[in-house]
Amino acid sequence: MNEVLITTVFIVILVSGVYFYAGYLTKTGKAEDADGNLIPDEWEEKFGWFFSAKGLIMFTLGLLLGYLLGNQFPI
Ligand SMILES: [Ca+2]
Repeated sequence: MNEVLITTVFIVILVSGVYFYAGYLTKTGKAEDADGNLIPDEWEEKFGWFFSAKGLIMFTLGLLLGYLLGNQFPI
């Protein structure tokens, strides 16, 4: 169970890091962002689904993390 929690935390950090890095690259002008949606256009072509599903992905990860933490540290 603990391994699942650690893996989930790692995935959450990784996924948030990618979204954060996308914003950093476009805001600082290090990556092309013609449509101004804070996603590098090169990434959008290849991983568009990852960004269009951002809300769903973060929601699912949040639910999973909350569930695992609740199991690990019961009140
Ligand atoms: Ca873009």
